[in-house]
Amino acid sequence: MHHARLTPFPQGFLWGAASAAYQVEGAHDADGKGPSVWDVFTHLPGKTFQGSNGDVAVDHYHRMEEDVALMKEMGLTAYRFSVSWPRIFPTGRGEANEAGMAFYERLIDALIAAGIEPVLTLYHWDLPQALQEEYGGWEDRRIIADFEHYCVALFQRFAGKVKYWVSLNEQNYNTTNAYQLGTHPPAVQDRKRFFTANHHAFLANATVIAAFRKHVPNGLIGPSFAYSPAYPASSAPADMLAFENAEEFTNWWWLDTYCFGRYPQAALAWLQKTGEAPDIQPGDVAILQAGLPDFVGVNYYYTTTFTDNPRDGATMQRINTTGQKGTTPSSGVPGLYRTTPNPHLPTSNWDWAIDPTGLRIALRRLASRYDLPLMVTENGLGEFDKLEAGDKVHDDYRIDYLRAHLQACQEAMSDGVQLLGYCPWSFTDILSWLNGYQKRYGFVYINRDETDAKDLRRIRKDSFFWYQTVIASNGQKL
Ligand code: BGP
Repeated sequence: MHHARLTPFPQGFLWGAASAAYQVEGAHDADGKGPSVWDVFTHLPGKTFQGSNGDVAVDHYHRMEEDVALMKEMGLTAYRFSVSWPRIFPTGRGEANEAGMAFYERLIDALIAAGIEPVLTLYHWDLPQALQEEYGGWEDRRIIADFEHYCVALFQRFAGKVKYWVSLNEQNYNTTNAYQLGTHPPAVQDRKRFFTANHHAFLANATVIAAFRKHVPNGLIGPSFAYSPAYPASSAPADMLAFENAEEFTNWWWLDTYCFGRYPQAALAWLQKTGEAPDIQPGDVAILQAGLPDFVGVNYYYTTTFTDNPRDGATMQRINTTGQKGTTPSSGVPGLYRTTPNPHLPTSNWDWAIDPTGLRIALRRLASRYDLPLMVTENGLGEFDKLEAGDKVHDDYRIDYLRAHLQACQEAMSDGVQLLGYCPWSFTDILSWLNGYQKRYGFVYINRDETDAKDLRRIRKDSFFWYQTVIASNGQKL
């Protein structure tokens, strides 16, 4: 579809940026915070790029006021951040830690005073280590009640101040790394355990959404999903089937369960045959259906192209965490699908396909399948940046990426998609979970590297000034 005129961005469109607690806060043991699974995991040898960790991160915990002042200067009208569960409940449950609550209250108040709508993510992967040790975290049903207890504490405290809430961030990406690739804690490689942990996460997600209705009646809540739309490698029927398999197993498995309260049928049938299906107990489907979201958060970075994979074919592989272009192997599930490079698309240095049209396709597929409003809760380009004389960072490649993806948002809205806002990843540079500090995403450069926290100086990149103009014109000047 080539529109003659594009729908303008609506008044009240949320011009945001995003972050996550572990990646920005630092202050890993301040004010009564307990350890999360990431605090422990990043200190095990060989788990992250050059052993990088979030002990200090970009020290947002101590520089929050300065960071919010920069957001205000840039003109943000929304800021997506996550709350660290072990800051609120150091051992996962029990009495809330007031100092942890108070930090987020100060942040939320500062945002509101700056005219910035807070978008609060309840869970961005930093599970209290105590719950991992006590019962294996997401592998045990006890997680559902503990997660609800934590979320309700936040609902009660912030219901009057926060309208937009994200339940789980990228359950799909996190659990794939945690239980298939073994690259996130608890570093398991077992598909049966993967589907079990996911089933509990679905139940926890629906349970807190049902609780949200009671505590935050005027709010909106939904999960953020790492949506990489599947493409077929060719129009050969075997590739088309691989693409259907991939879309069902890597996307609808999560999104149908969130939005319809049931698993997609072909994938469930396959897993019941292989013995990997989750144990769906009586009452589970009712729980899923009582907690459907108000919107879907879309984290979009790239599309993935799939081809046929024989029964003795490629298995799951490690991802590129070095920025050495061209080092990502083909990865897949035998008998279902495997990835293959898309010859039509350029890639970043981390081999992520750059595909703005893929974002338009993503938004349209989700809007027509689920008939829900959408919010882009992440989108961005991780690249090496160069700090030049006079504190300049000329990140024109990032501007090009974001501009093209905002155009895709506008095209999707012209196609009828209801889009609440756009929160690119990330506001400042941050710690990338596995890629250290050298894979930068921010509008604001942070002067630090993997091993040296330096002075953590904040430096406005060229993209900062570009986005400032975009926001000031409500998207008319891209
Ligand atoms: C998403 C996560 C973010 C962020 C982003 C960039 O998967 O929700 O937390 O890290 O991806 O990924 P990476 O840091 O691997 O480049």
